[in-house]
Amino acid sequence: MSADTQRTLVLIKPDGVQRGLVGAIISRLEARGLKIVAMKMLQMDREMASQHYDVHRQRPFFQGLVEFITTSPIIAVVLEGSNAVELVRRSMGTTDPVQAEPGTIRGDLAVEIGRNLIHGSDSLETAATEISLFFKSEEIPGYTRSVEPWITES
Ligand code: D4T
Repeated sequence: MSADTQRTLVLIKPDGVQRGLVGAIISRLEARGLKIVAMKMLQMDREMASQHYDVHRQRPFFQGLVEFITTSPIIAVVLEGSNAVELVRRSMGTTDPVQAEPGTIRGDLAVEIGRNLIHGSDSLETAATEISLFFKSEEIPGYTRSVEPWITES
């Protein structure tokens, strides 16, 4: 692992699963060079959702967020790679799909902020907290990809 190798948490939200976009979304991130190190489908309950969105607890949209993320199963993925946190955020596009650049996941596949398909950790610190909320360490097996030198220099 090079010095700037990071791990980040991605969630494909209920709208992504229901719309059959799981493969399309993960494909974009995988094709960019990020390595999948853990992945599962789960149904979030209100307690887990409130914990995940704790930073937004006082915001007017908090209840709606919790409601939505618990309506249907989601996919949780841990991605690893050089600058993974920022790469994922930029590939996702801005929170509101109306403003998201074409070419980004939200800019190409979504139309509304409350149905923006994907979550990605917003910092390295948040990533560590979020990964531990969704995965036990034994659910993240380590493995080497022989393609690595073709993606990063070191
Ligand atoms: P997530 O957290 O889902 O990756 O999205 P972002 O990091 O891009 O955006 P965020 O944390 O600011 O918002 C979390 C989540 O809340 C929804 N939302 C947000 C909403 O429904 N209305 C709003 O006004 C805002 C700001 C969308 C994403």
